[in-house]
Amino acid sequence: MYSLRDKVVFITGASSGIGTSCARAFAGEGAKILMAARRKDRLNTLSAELKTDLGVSSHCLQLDVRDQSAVAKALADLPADWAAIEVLVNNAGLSRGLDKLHEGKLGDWEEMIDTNVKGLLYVSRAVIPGMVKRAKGHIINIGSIAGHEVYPGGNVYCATKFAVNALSRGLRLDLSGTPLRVSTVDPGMVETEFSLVRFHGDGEKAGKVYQGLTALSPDDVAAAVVFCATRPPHVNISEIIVMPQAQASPMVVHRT
Ligand code: NDP
Ligand code: 8X3
Repeated sequence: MYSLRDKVVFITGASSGIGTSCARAFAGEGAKILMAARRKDRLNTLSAELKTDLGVSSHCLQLDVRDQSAVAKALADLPADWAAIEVLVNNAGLSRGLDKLHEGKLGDWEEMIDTNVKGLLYVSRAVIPGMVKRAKGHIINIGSIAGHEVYPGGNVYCATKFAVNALSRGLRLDLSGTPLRVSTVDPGMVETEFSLVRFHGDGEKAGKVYQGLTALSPDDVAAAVVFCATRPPHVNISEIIVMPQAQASPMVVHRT
């Protein structure tokens, strides 16, 4: 196993769901946690929890990954102790709406493309050159089963996750010959704030998504991410697809 003790792990979208679980799970491995999101208050609370519960230090960045210059500046200005990022978890992302494409809202499309695709690219562009220079690093993208199969109303969200899939593959090719690793962890249904965000805060609609089945917990996904990061350096887990037992595909879900 590869030890992450005292290594800097950078997690985007750590203020909720899978990102928060990843922060806790990597802290459990003794890593130093660098985390980013727009909701700084949540990051501060998590940071205090990691210190109290696990004695782990963390550093919080209030950051909108859609803002390219802010991303570049935040990463260029990191204190020396935090600059040598060894693991990057590109997790920040969201879905907006489940409309038919010809009825879709342009604002929803922009937000998904700007966050899930362009935001991931901005962060990657700011972090990976340092990894290449140090000849050390692992990029773990959070994709989705939506990046493998399209479902009705998924159109643009699925397109962004297909893009994440292509970017993970492309990055692995471009980093060939370096010691860097690239993985993608692609979950099915995970019970987080994801559906609440998708349905613009409609809790009733969001709750229905997870009714009648045990969805994945964000901790289940974090366990897969940590598994990728703790393999020996000669092992690259390219892709993990993980779904609830009750989900056979995006559209085939057994509910009781
Ligand atoms: P949550 O809504 O619980 O968390 C999303 C996180 O992304 C939050 O921390 C949010 O932070 C952050 N985020 C969103 N937009 C931005 C932005 N512009 N800049 C910085 N951070 C941002 O959802 P999940 O934990 O479920 O989602 C995490 C990832 O997992 C996403 O990429 C999602 O597509 C993917 N995924 C989720 C699945 C699910 O069923 N839940 C299944 C498959 C994949 P803040 O709002 O504070 O900025
Ligand atoms: C999230 C899973 O099926 O809602 O990426 O698209 S799904």
